[in-house]
Order: sequence, then structure tokens, then C-alpha cells
Amino acid sequence: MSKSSKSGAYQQHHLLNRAEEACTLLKEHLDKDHVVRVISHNDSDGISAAGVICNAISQEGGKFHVTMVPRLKEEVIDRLSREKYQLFFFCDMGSGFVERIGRLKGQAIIADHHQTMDTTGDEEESLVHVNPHLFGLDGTRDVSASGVTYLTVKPLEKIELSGLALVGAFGDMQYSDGFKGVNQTILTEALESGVVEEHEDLKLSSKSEEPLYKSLAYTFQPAIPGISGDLEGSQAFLEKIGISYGIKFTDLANEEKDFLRDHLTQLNPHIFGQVYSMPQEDPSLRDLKSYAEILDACGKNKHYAVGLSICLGDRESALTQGVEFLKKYRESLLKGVNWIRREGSQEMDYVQYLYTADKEKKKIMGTLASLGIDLEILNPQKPVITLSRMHDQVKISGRTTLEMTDKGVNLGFALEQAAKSFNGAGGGHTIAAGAVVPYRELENFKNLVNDIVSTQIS
Ligand SMILES: [Mn+2]
Repeated sequence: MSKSSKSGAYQQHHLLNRAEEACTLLKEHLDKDHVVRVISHNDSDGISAAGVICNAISQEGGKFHVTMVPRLKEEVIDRLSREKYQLFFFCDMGSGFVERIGRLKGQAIIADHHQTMDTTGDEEESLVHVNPHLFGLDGTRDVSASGVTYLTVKPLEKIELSGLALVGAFGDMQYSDGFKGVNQTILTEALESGVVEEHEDLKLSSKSEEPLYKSLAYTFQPAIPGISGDLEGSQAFLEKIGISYGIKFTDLANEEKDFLRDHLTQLNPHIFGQVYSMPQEDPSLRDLKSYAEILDACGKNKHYAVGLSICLGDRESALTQGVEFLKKYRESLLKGVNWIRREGSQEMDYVQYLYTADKEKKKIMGTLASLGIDLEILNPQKPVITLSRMHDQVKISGRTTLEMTDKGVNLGFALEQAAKSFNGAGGGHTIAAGAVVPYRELENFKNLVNDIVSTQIS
């Protein structure tokens, strides 16, 4: 079968075989009552992945000890190398450290989906490495860490965890007008078993919890120009089309829902489409994308344990806290969007800058750059570069559009080159990138990025 076979069925088969090997190893340790040492990433996908493996372990009567980290650094592995666990389980990370992980005191399973050059460990006995890239599959779009982790427990018949496996895919933004590859395979099974349902609907946030005008203003993905992040704009829109803004979306009559849909799709056609839900779930987690947003908010507030508790079934205090974190996060996005609308950006000929030293804003600058473009507040023809001052350094995020990358813009390259010229470091993708430079070089850096982008376009 060719590598280009549309569904990648052949490659998926190999990935599944590897995941089964991981499952066999997991089962051996569970049978011996070993506590499984789980290390996962602290974002939405990482928390979902930890949720998948920890649920599976406890359903099998086993025990686990979890730590969530922002990045797998040398220090983290140094710390783990002193631990005497018999089995380490890495989620959403580890593929870049196969050799080091292979030297830990216990055996190890790596369930990652990040690109890796490292194919060692395939033949090592102490370790099973599960990663779609090892089999020619795309880990950026086709499967998340929660999906890969789900594959490693699938032989234990854990179909009820298939919903959580897709939550991580939403968290890593792998959904756009549908799922592909392994995600699609998992979705098909989830739908067949009834764990997940799909229907066409408006993709609004907090549909059943907030009054309609808030629900609309809190919808950032897809972004609705003039409405997302703008409570007054949202109210004015609803008044204009004659729908009462204080009512919840779920309480609207069907004709009103249709009417609202007709008007919203004129502003952004992507606002209507397939939505996926777990019918058995609590209303605030029922929609897979909302579930991912709550976990993301837990991660951003550094309360990973709250996120994991939600995944493990706490529908009382953990869920209440998670919903509260999401509210806080949305409030700060709302403030940030208003700030861009009020202040605008500092425009140069080819790029534009947003600068802040504010503690709250610094956490969301990358997201604000994207929203500024999506909401048509900022000029989409100029990449948005955010500058967040951290003591004597500046943290930089750049965002642009597909239209601009088609014209030649490569932000990863531009930020890397410019940062290197001033004793900083940077890199990333063509459409989104980051860097750090010394504060005293900021003006020089800004000019150089502008110059580099100008040569990229011409
Ligand atoms: Mn991930």
C-alpha cells in the first residue's frame, strides 16, 4: 500500500501495533501492582492525555502518581532518574528524550505526537515509543497526545474514554472543518458506540449557562467580528435583529435559532457546523470543545490538578473551579480585546507591534495577536508582533495569516534571524513564532524584523 493512501490505514495499523505493545507492558506492571509514574504536559491536550491513562489505570484497579510540567527539561529527567518507579508513562512529551528515558531505573512508555528525529528506542527492551511520526503519520493534525494515549489503553476496552481522547485534539486545535487520520478513526468508533454524538449547530460558548449576549461575546473561536470580546457590540447586534439578549441560547425557539444562525453566518460562515458532544456528561463539559476550553483554563491558571480531577470524574468542586477559571480567562480576553480596540497597534511599514508590561496581558499576548487579526481590529496585511517586557528581557510572539505566508512571510525565520542578531533566540512556524531578546535591543530588533519581513514579501 502506498504512503499516500488517503486514510493512512496502513500506517495507522503500524501505530496501533506499537500501541498494543505499550499496553502489554502497562498490563504487566499493573498485574504486579506497580504504581505507574505518569508525566504529562500542562496544557489541555496533556491534561486530557493524563486523564485517559489515569482513568484506565484506576479502572484496572491500579495506582498512579502524576506530575504535569510545562516542558520536559533536563532537570525534570534528572529528578525522575532518582525515582524508583518500575514504570514511567510519558504523555505529550518524551520523543525528544528517548535515550535519556531509556536509562531511567524503571521501564517506560512514551505516548507523544510531536515531531521527532529520534527513532532510537524502537529496539530497546526497557521502553515502548508510541508516536505517529515514527510511522509516517502527521502528529500535528491527525492525532493528539490524548489520542495516542487512548490507543495504548484501547486493547483494555476503554471505549468510554474515546471522548476524552478527542478533547485533547480540540485542545491542540486539530479540528478544522472535520477530523483527519487517527482522530477520524477514533471519532468513528466514539460515534458508533454512542459515547460521542454529532449534530449541526452554532458553535457558541456557554450556550446553556450564560445569557445570549455573553455567550456570543465569549465566543472567540470561531471569532465573530464586532461581537467576540465585545459585550456592547453583542447586545447591539441582538437588539438590531430583534432577539432578546438576556435569554439563554438553549431557551430560544427553533425559529429564533434559525434566524440567529442566518445573521451570524453572514459575519463568519464557520460559526455554524458540526459540533460534538458526550450526551452522558455534565452540561458544562458535554461539548468536547468546551471541555477542552475548561482544561485549558485550568492549565493557564496553573491548577493542573483541578483539570485532572475533572477528567477523573469530579463533577463537584473541581468542575466548579474549572468553570470559574474559564470565566476569569474569558474576562481577561475581553479586557485585552478592548485594549487593542482602544489603543490599536504601533504600525511600521511591514509589521505592527503590541507592547505591554502588564502582568495579566502578558499571559495572553499571543492569543490577542490572533484575535486582533480574526476580529478585523488590526490590519491583516501586516504580521502582528507582540512584545511583553519581563525585567531586562522582552518575550515576543508573532502571528499572521495564511494569505501573508502565501506571499512569502515566514515569521519563524524572521524572528529567529532578528533575535540571533541581538543575542536573543527565536523560531517557530511561518504563521506563528516566538522569540526572546534583551530589552535594551528592543528598538533595533523591531526595525530589523520590519526589514526582514519587507524582503520576504518582495
Ligand atoms: Mn499535544
